[in-house]
Amino acid sequence: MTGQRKLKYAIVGAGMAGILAAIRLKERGEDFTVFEKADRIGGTWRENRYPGLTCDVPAHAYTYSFEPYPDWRAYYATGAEIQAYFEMVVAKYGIGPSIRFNSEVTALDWDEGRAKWTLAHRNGERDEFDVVIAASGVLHHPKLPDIEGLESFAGAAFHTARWDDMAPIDGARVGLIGSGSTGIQIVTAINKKVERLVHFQRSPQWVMPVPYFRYSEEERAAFRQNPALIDAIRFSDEYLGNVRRFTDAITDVDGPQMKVIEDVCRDHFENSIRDPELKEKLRPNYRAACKRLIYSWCYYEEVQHAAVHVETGRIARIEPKGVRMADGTLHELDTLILATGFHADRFIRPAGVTGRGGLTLDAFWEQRPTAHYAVTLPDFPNFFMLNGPTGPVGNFSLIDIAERQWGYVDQLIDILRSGEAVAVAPTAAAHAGYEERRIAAAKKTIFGSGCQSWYLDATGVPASWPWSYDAFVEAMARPDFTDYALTASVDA
Ligand code: NA7
Repeated sequence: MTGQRKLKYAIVGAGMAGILAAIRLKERGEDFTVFEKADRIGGTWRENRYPGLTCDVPAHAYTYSFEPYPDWRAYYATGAEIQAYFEMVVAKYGIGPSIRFNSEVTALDWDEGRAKWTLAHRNGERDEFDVVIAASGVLHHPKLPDIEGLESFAGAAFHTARWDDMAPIDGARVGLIGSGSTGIQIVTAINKKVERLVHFQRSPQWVMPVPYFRYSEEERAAFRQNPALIDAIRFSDEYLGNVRRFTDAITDVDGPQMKVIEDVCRDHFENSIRDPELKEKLRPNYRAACKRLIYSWCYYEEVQHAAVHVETGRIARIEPKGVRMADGTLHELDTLILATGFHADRFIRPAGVTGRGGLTLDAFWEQRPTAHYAVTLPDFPNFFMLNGPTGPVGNFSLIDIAERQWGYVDQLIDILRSGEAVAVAPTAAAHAGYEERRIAAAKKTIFGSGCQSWYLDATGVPASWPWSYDAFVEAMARPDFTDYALTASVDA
């Protein structure tokens, strides 16, 4: 039932998910424009360039399903390689001419009478669209620590997503605040270059040991000749089996899969750290996988390098010369790296999005960002989110998540293409039911077991998909159309 009504689409964001939507719409011969705030594609992989940046999903599983890539250099790819992959894909599929760079979307307003979105972007231009695909990413608003005196630091101080290439690292005294995935990767990459690295760690991490190996030229040639070898990795027990076991674990916190994760992490910790004092500093006091697990093949080894000092005391303030601790110690520094994470609740904001009856996204999300099955919103018709709020998060491929979400979105758009309706949105009642079930389940996941992380919303409830990977696959395979209300036609 496709192809009868020609629609005009706006895709917001030219990162992984926006590129995916663009490819899919181009394949269908649709009329779409991608609005990108920056001057290059890539999203998170464009913005993050810090040393040690590696995707913790095996490279062959972190690709589009329709564009396998035989040339990954290692089991885990670096950020630069992934950025190059997306640039290759955009060129290959001819998406570039459809992207408007330096075009930050500032406002989206729904006109109920005409069933159109009016989109405004930074340079003041406006245009109308039938459908909006919000593919603006999750972790793209850097969160700076609220520490007194941050501005007064005399050396280079910068957030990890705003890496300063001129900042002294080699032979320098470097401070690093934050021990999330980012901070941990940076430790492993710069510890041997610096004179001294002071790693300010508010919370230690659980570390899952993972294999790491480089692919030889012969292996890459074999991948080129025989793509089945790539599939064997994508669908391997080592990867996909782990994804299933992982989501089983986080949703059944006292079950056997969680016990395996906890045992592996605990054994790794107990058997890796030699110095008893450092060991106590690195011992987490919360359950494994409550925060995003660190997948690393080298962190425990690298953090024991002589140049690294793990500082667990309370930071009192930042001074021109360095970081002053509550006990009076001053760590004198040349460079201060802020690996303090992101505001994970913004999504397409600060763009002002206004749906039916003047309802704003800020008002709709006053309590917490939500979306029906992480994709659609009542009162925001023809507005579809990829990697939106309450989607699956964890140590698995968000490309796979976005592709499955696109499968769901495409079936809803089919209703518009067929001419059956001009607007589609979930009913408030269906969405309220989803959220009620989701919140009840989310509180029981490991993410809600008593630690702080970016997975939690402002009320402390995990903001994630709280069921298994297979349940997500099933939910995305076909929307429950009874959840949706259709507007048959525009006002005469
Ligand atoms: P995360 O995972 O949000 O980590 C931020 C880190 O910064 C974490 O260790 C925080 O400690 C720490 N932090 C934040 N504010 C402060 C202050 N004020 N003082 C000291 N320490 C602070 O961000 P990442 O960039 O590492 O990773 C984000 C995601 O990107 C990652 O999960 C992957 O999905 C990719 P806390 O744990 O809150 O005590």
